[in-house]
Amino acid sequence: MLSTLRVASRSAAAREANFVVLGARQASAWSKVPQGPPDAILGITEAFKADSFKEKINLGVGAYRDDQGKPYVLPSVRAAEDKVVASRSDKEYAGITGIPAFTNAAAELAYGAGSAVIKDDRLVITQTISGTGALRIGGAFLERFYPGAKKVYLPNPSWANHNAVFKDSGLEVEKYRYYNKDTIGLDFEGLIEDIKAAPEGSIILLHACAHNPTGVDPTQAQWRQISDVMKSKGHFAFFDMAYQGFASGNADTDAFAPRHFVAEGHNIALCQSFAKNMGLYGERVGAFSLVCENAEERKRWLGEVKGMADRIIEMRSLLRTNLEKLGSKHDWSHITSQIGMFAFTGLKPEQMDALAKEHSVYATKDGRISVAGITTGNVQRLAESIFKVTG
Ligand code: IK2
Repeated sequence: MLSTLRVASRSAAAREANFVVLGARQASAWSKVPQGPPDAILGITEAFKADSFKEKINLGVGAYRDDQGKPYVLPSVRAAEDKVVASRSDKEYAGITGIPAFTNAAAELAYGAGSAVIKDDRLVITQTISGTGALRIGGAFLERFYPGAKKVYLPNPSWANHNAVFKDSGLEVEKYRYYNKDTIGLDFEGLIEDIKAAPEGSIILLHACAHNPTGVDPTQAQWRQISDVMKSKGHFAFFDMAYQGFASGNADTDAFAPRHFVAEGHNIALCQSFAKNMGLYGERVGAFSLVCENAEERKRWLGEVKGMADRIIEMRSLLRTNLEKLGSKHDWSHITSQIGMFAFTGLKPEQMDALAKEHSVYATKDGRISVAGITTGNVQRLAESIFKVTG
């Protein structure tokens, strides 16, 4: 502040000279910074916005939409927000790990209200900048303190940012088999083989539910086997749970995998995001908005998240039925067997290109579509477009 005042009191010529020097210094300091790669998913939203076609469809970004295709603010979240605003908080600093009421509620949601690890005070938890921040903090923590190899195994494929976030945390990144292109399902044998083959004590990243981008999750029986194999190898389970409640509509069912691992004695790491299930995309936590003051409010949110999950499930079956009605010869059963926000359609990059160019339907090139972007109003046109590009 003082230096700003001093600069402000100098003559115009002196100020100008100062800026020239500063400008030159800044130019030399940052001139070698390379342009970061464009974000593939946000790029799709840009292309969608630029398209003037009235009936365009955006299935790129994983963000929930209502049946009118509009963003959805959960009434329970809005009510919580109103309460927070009305409380006229003093806006003081929170503790270094965040607001305890928030972190306690987040822990209970993930591990279960009666969880032994919470009761036994075996859980440490911190507020983070949404799911991405949780992954970054987790990555940096492992890089600094994990006693084994600084290498993390990701499912192939995985959410694209996993690779960059972990690399930036200083970890090496490897892949394990996850998706079988031929069956459009889980490559369970490949997964188990790769996890067995990884050196003892490896860090394995697991999508807790609603795997992004494939929408293919292990069954509960398969999770049990994964847990057993990982235990026998002394592997470290690093869970990413960005969709709790979205897969089945039930937050407890969706937390099966991390809870099972904990019950089996794994000391897991867990990243939580409240972007999707609370509809808090921009807040990057918005801790107070997540806190339910009483059991009633919690129930209300549970109902709302189920409502979002149910709409997505309904859109999956509508899309499949429409494709079948059109007489498509392809097997579209994976559209309804996959779960969560995304469907991995199996469409090829050139077919995805044709969808965008010829039908104004926007989604990622890998064939992933965000089912949340489908509505009763656009599903028929979407099915027709997919039918035309798949033959
Ligand atoms: N982990 C996974 C598995 C995610 O899918 C995401 C969010 N991805 O959503 C964008 C998209 O794929 O369309 C995250 C972590 C990050 O969550 P957050 O938005 O809370 O940082």
